[in-house]
Amino acid sequence: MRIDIISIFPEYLGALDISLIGKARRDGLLDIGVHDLRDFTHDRHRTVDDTPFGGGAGMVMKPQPWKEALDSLVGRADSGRPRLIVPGPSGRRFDQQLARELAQEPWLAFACGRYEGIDERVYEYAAGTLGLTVDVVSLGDYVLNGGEVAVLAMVEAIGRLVPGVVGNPESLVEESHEDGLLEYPVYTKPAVWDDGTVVREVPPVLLSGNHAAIAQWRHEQRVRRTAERRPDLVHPSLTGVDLDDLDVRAATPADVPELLVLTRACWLEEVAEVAPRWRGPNESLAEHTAALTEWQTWVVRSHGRLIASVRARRKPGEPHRWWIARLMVAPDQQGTGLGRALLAHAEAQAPADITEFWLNTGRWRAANQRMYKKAGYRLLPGSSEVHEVAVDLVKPRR
Ligand code: JBE
Repeated sequence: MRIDIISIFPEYLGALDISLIGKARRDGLLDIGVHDLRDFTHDRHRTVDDTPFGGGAGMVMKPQPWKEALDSLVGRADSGRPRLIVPGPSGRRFDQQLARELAQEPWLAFACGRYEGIDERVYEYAAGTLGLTVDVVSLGDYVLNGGEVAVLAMVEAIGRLVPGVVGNPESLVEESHEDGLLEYPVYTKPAVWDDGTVVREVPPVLLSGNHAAIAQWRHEQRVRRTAERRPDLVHPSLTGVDLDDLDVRAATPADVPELLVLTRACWLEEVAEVAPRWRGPNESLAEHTAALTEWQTWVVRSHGRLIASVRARRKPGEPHRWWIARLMVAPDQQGTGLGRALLAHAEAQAPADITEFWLNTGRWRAANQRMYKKAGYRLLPGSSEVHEVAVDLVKPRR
């Protein structure tokens, strides 16, 4: 496999000489070329950036050096064209599936941007004039200073899938993310280890020699870990809705108008009949906005539309209790398992020292109560006496 990387910090990519990827290069399995973008400038200062049209902070990478750098790759081509990957926080998420897909390509080129990004016409030139497939790809939802660190990660994840790069191909199969579950915990000798304070033992099943029992234990550990750490990965058959297919994120003030509409849509009947004194559905935009600072709120979007939300927080004087509230699913999306999945999301976001989840729900809402019960919630003893129209539900954290 051929990989070309264009960067203004070629030294950054020196790490690709090390370890398995370095060995694969020396063995001829990976043909990696690193190119300095400044070699394609013509001024004394080797300038690669300039100020943005329309104003704003930071600098933008100029198109001309990028054109010449890309031309030099494609021009030298004896066969085919590279697939161009531009790492950037606004790209499609990089994951094991994309790594597998890219590992099938004969030739990849990575363009590392710095500053506020690359002039948009470079993308048009690469896709339009050069006819390359161009993908903006992001490691995750955080901002790096440039694409180099992301390229190191992507080349490592892709490179190790190229046949021969990892010595024992079996170790590729049993890994986190290969089949959608996280890895099981692993142990090595000694079987009994004194950490200085506590004597810690390896789970006995691993010493039993019973391979079927070991396989079963490991599978259970994988499912449990995945549910605990990454509920978004848990298979749809376990949670109903695959949160992976949905866009779940922390709510911002920009979400408030739609949150207000969702709140009114979800609690219309309560206002009219069941809980006429409850202010929730009548809250103003300002009240909804203020709630964003008191609560952690998450919203779910599907095709851009806000279809569900939930919020959670610790209340003063109740340090180990995670209150989950305003679990709302748009009327046309109810009954899809979305509420259950979002509840799991809110639980998973609880800080580590939380020991129980609480929520309060309308007594007359049988479907909701069934769902909460299935999710492990129990009616708080005495709760129905305290509230007329709603009950408190509690669930210990596993
Ligand atoms: O993940 N990425 O590919 C990035 C590249 C550049 C800046 N921030 C990122 N997250």
